[in-house]
Amino acid sequence: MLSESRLVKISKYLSYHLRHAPEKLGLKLDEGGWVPVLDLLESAKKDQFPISLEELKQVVDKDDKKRYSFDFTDKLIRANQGHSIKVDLQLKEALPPDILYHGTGQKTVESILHKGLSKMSRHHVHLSADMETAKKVGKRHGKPVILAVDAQTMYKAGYPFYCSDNGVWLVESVPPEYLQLI
Ligand code: HQG
Repeated sequence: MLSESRLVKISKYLSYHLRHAPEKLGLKLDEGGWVPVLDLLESAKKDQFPISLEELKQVVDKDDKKRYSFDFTDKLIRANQGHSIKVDLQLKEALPPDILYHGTGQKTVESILHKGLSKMSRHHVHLSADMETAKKVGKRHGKPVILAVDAQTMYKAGYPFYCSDNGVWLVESVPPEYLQLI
């Protein structure tokens, strides 16, 4: 059984390399963001960060946000969302709940209420169906500020919404008129 700290350490290592910088390990993701499991383990070993297959399986299974998935053959792995590099996750459009939430920090909230939410360095703006998750996301930036997004009205206005395999709601942008400070 992996310790919590080892699990988080491996998850952060995977997050960095599978979402942002595979080239740092000499890896190349395919179009869908996948990389062969054996290549990843070998590259990690060369990078002085050895991970066993058993550990990797446990991280995929137990990661708190289900950030990673194996494909149906279990031979490929990818991050479910959060990339800054070009990948096509083949996300399917989905009908969002009426309200979605976004957590941010106090420093940015004024600009967001004025300009709306932008995807910044990622592929999408990340939203959650529950306020608790938004709070946790916001805490990464200090005291959290929660914004409610009128997803229902946005959807009706033609904005496509996507839901990643791990339940994160994604949208290109959120104009300010759909935002409300909680
Ligand atoms: C902010 C983590 C100023 C936005 C989390 C956010 C999440 C603006 C920051 C996932 C803005 C971007 C994503 C504007 C947006 N003016 N600031 N117009 N529009 N922002 O990290 O949503 O642990 O790229 O509010 O838990 O914080 O990595 O996005 O504060 O699920 O799996 O710009 O990352 O998940 O920051 O977090 P990020 P995020 P993982």
